[in-house]
Parts: sequence; C-alpha cells; structure tokens
Amino acid sequence: MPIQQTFAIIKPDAVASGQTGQIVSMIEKAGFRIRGMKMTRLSKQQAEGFYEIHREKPFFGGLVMFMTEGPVVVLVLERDNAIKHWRDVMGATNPANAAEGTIRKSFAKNIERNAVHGSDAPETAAVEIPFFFSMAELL
Ligand code: IDP
Ligand code: MG
Repeated sequence: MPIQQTFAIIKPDAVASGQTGQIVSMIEKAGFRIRGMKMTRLSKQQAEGFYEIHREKPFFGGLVMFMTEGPVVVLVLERDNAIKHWRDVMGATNPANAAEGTIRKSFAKNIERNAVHGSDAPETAAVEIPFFFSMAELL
C-alpha cells in the first residue's frame, strides 16, 4: 500500500477535556507522520459544509452545535494505508461498539461526542484536507 494522507479532527469534547496531547501521542505511536496540524474553531457555516453529506440525518443539527461549541485540532496524517489505518485507530463511531485500545473506546462519551474524525475514503480525504489546509501549510 503506497503512502497516503488522511484528514483528522480532534473534536471539541476531547480538546475541552485536555486529551489533545494523549491523542496526538497515540497518532504518532501508530506510525503516522503529522503533515499539518492547527487549532481552530469551526463556524456554523463551516461545520454545515463539512458535514453536508449528513444534512438530512436527524442528528445533523446536534452535530453542528457540538462541532462549533469549542476549539478543535485539525490534522493531516500520513503513512501507508493511512485512511483505513486511522479509522482502525479511531474505533467505531459509537464508543459502545469500539474495540479496546481505540481512541473512541478510550475517550468518546457517546455516539455524537466521539472525540475524533477521520476521512472514510480517498475521495473524502481529497476534499477534507483542502477544506482546512492550504498547500503551504502541509509540510
Ligand atoms: P464517523 O465519524 O465514524 O465517520 P459518521 O456516520 O460519518 O461517523 O457520522 C459523523 C459524525 O456524526 C459522528 O462521528 C458523530 O459525531 C455524529 N453521529 C453519527 N451518528 C450519530 C447518531 O446516531 N446520533 C448522534 N450523532 C451521530
Ligand atoms: Mg464519516
């Protein structure tokens, strides 16, 4: 599997709980190179745009409220098979179903407040990375 990039967010729940450092450490221990990283706070418009695919879901309004409630850390992660590997390190969307040792098992509070985001396919990563990072910010 060639080198690949994926997009990650440390969500407002995890940042507010002081888990940023532990999550960044888990990312590095899992063999990812961090190519971009910054703290930001999503506007309502950004959160709605980022989660556009979920607009018709019943949880959309709550998700946008959650994602805008405080700062997030956005990252671009690189390694072989990065997209699948990062999804594995994150664990299942619902922490009740997440495997032992995954980030969501360790830190997520529930299916909404689940600590981290990760791109789900190469086409998604290709949209999500430039949503937050310019070329000059990717090192
Ligand atoms: P993913 O983050 O594991 O890819 P998605 O299905 O893409 O999961 O959902 C995006 C985000 O929306 C989830 O990470 C979670 O924060 C929230 N979410 C997903 N399903 C539910 C739900 O049933 N209730 C509340 N929030 C949800
Ligand atoms: Mg998703």
